[in-house]
Amino acid sequence: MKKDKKFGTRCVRAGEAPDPSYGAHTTPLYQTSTFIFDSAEQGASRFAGEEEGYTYARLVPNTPTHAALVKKIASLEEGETGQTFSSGMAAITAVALSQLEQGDHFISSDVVYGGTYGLFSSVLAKFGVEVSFVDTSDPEKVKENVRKNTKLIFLETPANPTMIICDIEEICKIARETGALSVVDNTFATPYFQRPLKSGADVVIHSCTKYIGGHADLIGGVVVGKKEFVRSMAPVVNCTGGTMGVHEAWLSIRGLKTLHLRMEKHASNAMEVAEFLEAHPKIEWVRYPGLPGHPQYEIAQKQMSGFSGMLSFGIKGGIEAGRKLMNSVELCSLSVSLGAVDTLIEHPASMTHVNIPAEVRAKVGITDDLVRISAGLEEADDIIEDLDQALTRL
Ligand code: LCS
Repeated sequence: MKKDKKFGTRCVRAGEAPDPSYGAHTTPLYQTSTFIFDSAEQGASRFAGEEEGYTYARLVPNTPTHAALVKKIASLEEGETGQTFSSGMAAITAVALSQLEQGDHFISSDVVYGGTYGLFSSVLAKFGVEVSFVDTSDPEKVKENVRKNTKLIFLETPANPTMIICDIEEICKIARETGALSVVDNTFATPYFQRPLKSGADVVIHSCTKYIGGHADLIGGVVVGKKEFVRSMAPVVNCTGGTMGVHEAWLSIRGLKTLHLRMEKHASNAMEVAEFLEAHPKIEWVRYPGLPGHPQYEIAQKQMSGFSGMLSFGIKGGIEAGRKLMNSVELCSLSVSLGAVDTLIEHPASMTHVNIPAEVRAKVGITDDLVRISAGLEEADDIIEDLDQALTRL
């Protein structure tokens, strides 16, 4: 397929080729741990990296199913190539372990998924890698925190769960001037709405568990970047073994085929829910990048073509009222994760972000009253009716 096709066409077509063995229409699921060599010489040259091809499914490029997924997501992110992982956290871990070493410093958005916070603040600290959590919505603060040994700048935008947005272009410029690698977790926006590589980022990360899979039935991750960068991760990828399962790769390919259609509906539903909540007398505040009152509304307009399906809000009466709301919904699923076909509702301070110390949570805006919604693909009226009946019971 030529590279100039439109996004939706690439969702459907990129990375797909008729199966060379039998002409299967759908990319086959290569459920195999190992590959047979034609000769001992061929095996040796594949292991030596002299001949392209497959060896063992833990080792890059894993299997042809994984390779097809890499091609599709790289096409959508407008990157050169990529690497799949067993989870979004395995993807972030491999980027960090392959790019950072003892004595290095890196900057991270201060609002990130709880697992990412734990990796950065506890796990990497054990290996002598120091992190500064910075309010990346303010590029000046990023500049102020740059040190001589700053090797990487990690951004999550929109941030989970506060929906804070940072200016990817501005911060990637700072990273370039610093000589640091810029890495963007694009899980919330997806390439349908935001393409960080086009805004100057070096690397994009996704949890495939979310919108890429899209159906809440897999755990996976992917990294996209330049060939040279992806090659530099290979030793860590091969030796740590956070390999994506082949079924997950296949499900991710299937999910991506409808990404463009799903994201439109997620976003329009989220907008309607955000507007409903904003007008509701029992709601204290709503944070959705599509609302003009969002603190970084202008930046969102500049770097996103739509605002995805995630929003957060606070209810009058704080956490107690929030708990009551979550216990009163009937259609929405009381569940963590996001990007599912059904609408999910959860409480970050006690669930997804509970491992972040309470004082840190309070400082960065992951307040106890914050409730997060991942708008699903039901009809907006039904989601709103459910939230309305739950709010009436407060
Ligand atoms: N990046 C972001 C922005 C995430 O939200 C998550 C998980 C990850 C990375 C890690 O991906 P995983 O390893 O789970 O595939 N976020 C979750 C959440 O908000 N609820 O449950 C998981």
